[in-house]
Amino acid sequence: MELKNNKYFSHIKEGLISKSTGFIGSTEDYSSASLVILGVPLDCTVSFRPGTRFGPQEIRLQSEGLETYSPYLDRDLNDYAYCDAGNIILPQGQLKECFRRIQVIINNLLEGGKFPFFLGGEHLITLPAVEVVARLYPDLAVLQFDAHADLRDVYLGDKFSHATVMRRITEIIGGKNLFQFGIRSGTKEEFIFAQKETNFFPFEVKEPLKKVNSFLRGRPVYITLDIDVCDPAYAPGVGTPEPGGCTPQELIQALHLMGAQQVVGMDLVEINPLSDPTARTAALGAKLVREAILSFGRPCL
Ligand SMILES: [Mn+2]
Repeated sequence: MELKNNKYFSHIKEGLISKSTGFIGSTEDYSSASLVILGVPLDCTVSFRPGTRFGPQEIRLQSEGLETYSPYLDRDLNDYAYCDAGNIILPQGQLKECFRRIQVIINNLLEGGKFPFFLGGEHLITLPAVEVVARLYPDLAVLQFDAHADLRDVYLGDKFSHATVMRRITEIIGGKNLFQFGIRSGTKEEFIFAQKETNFFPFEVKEPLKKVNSFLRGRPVYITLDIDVCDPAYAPGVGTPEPGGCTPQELIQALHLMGAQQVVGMDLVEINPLSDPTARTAALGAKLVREAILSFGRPCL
């Protein structure tokens, strides 16, 4: 109460002070929001360039350069009630405790009927996220947009890694419920496994997505978008750059295509501000978040 009467608060109210560093257009009112943005800055198992722990903050910062209006969709973020809940505080290096915290918080979001939108962090965050989401939606399909198959059984002696994450997810939902797009890197074993066990669409994004779109209709879908699916020309700020990827336009169109589906959650992972000196990767990430909110979120009545 005291805070509301002090000068600082009135400056915020008058628009002289910007208190929030949340995603553009987001509200602090959790209860009225149907979609919640949550930063999950896990940066533990990285094998090449670390720094994804700074991804969520940089995406928020770059979102300030965007318009709230999407000319593609003729929709405006101002008509959508979504909350930026901040970042989960993670004790990096204590993977088990990180997973526990991530799952407790995601569970709360889902119990509250919120659409969860996670900003990574490394790709391993998708494992605890899908574990919780799949409990609520046993028929869950997971769509992965990624340069890498992430299907190793073990990596550097570890079962839990950004390089094994989708293999672990096949053990939860079954390989036939995993759809992989844009993959152009992996071991021979991973490619053999993918061709046998998952719905595997290497190299391409938009065309195969069009094909599976009608097949997925009516099913709950979780999207995991590893920004390195995009070519390093557009998204150089990643842990493991892999040339030969898709364009930003293709990804935007892929999100719009998914707007016809029952998408129940999403993550955007692997943006690494430490290798993104012009911030173009985070700027692309911010734009994808905007298009995703406008595709999957619910407008205010
Ligand atoms: Mn990945």
